[in-house]
Amino acid sequence: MNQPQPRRLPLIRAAIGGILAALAGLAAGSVAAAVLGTSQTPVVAIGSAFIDRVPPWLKDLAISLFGTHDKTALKTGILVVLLALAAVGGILAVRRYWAGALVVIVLAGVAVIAAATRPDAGQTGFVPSFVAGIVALLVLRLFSNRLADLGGAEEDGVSRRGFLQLTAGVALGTVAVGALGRVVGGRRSAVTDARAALALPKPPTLAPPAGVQAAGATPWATPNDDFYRIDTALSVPLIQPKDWKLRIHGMVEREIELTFDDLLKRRVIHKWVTLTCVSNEVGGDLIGNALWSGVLLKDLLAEAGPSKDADAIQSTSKDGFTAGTPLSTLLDDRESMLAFAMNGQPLPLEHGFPVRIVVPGLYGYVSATKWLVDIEVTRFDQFEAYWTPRGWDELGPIKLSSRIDVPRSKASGGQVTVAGVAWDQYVGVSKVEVRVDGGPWQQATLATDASIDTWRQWHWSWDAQRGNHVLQVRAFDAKGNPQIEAQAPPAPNGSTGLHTVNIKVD
Ligand SMILES: Nc1nc2c(c(=O)[nH]1)N[C@H]1C(S)=C(S)[C@@H](COP(=O)(O)O)O[C@H]1N2
Ligand SMILES: [Mo]
Repeated sequence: MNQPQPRRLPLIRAAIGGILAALAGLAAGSVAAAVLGTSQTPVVAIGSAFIDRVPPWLKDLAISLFGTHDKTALKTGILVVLLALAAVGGILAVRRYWAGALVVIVLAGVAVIAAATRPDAGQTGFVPSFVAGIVALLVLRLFSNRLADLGGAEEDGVSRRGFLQLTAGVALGTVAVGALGRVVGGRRSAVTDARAALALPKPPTLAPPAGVQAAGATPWATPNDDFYRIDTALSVPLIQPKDWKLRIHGMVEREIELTFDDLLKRRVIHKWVTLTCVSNEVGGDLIGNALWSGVLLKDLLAEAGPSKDADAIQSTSKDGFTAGTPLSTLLDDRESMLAFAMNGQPLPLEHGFPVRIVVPGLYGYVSATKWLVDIEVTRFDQFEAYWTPRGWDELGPIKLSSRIDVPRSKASGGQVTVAGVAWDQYVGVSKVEVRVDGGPWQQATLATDASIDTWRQWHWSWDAQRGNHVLQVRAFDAKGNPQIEAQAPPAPNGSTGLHTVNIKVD
């Protein structure tokens, strides 16, 4: 009996399969990173985690060896190690797919964890590594099937050709996907560069209004990086300011076409407005307060001359999202605006660069169109905006609401500062009350009223006794109406109910 000879050729092929699986995964990861606009490719994720952990002497050594190329050297090193391990995975996968797959899973897992735990990676930073892992697993599967044909039995022309075809196919696909990643990433960095080069009118001051600021409480101004992001855009629409154009048309006497430069030549206003999402649950965090800079929609619309019969605008974004907004909310005194800056910076790409709409008092889905390119003056009976046929009301005024931010789950006995925010944009908040364990309502202290269009910070000092307690908050609007206590989910027009938190005091 002849034992089948262990042959070297399949081993090399298996290693090639593992390496190609890894390269295909990395290429897919780079596209995912480019589309999501994150810097966290798998190699960068692992590299950053590595940098955070290496001892200083090794860092110094690397810098003295490679100088300013130390980062390139690190990335190359990581790539080499990854591919070497992937080759091992490829060889293991011939006998047992799962043994090879385990190598891929561990490598991708390390990258996912590295990206997910980085403070600067954002919420989507782990996705490229995840995508890379999935793609590598799939390609490895293809190779392990092919190589199983090749391995034990007599090697015939058919299976050899099959292997070569697969290798060529995967290699070609990897190069194509990698090129796509470069194109997408390049377009994004061109827009990022244009954004960085913009010189916009600066707001006179970024200072928040004087008032209470309890320790641990939500800050008055929400930093751009912490601002909630809600939209239907899978990849962020990329618009160069020099290419941006807005058409205001429809039921108007004069159509208007505006470039970004035209916009900057107009009178610019700066205004604090708290944005809120209709999907915000009671106690949720889909709300943020920013200083917006831009031009008044009222002025622009007056120039266009809306028809007496018009009652709405339909605003459209570059990616086709639409919002329907009552014309009255754009013409009254609430200073609805075309905003190009947020907290003194050009709009971040994720928040609508270069221009979006901000309307105080309306949920985002009926007003706050990002990546704005078109405004049609029209009538509500002539169109349906994006969310209307999807089960949300045509009109979306923000509801009076309040939230407890500290404490959220536990506290130590004695004087405890209970603090949070309350909001009723374009109406205003006049009073906030807190109660403990269903007891009498107690009045909280309000921060200075900045304007009726922003949230109001509040705090209350609680003499907390040991044990489990229930804290609740309610707000009153400027006219003295209390917020709705009955619980309702976000759909179809915004949640209601009292924010209630359970606190363990020890
Ligand atoms: N182009 C576009 N603009 C949009 C949306 C969208 O899906 N696409 N979502 C809206 C919704 S539902 C909200 S709550 C706000 C959120 O704005 P932010 O992401 O800047 O916080 O944007 C609004 N503008
Ligand atoms: Mo929203």
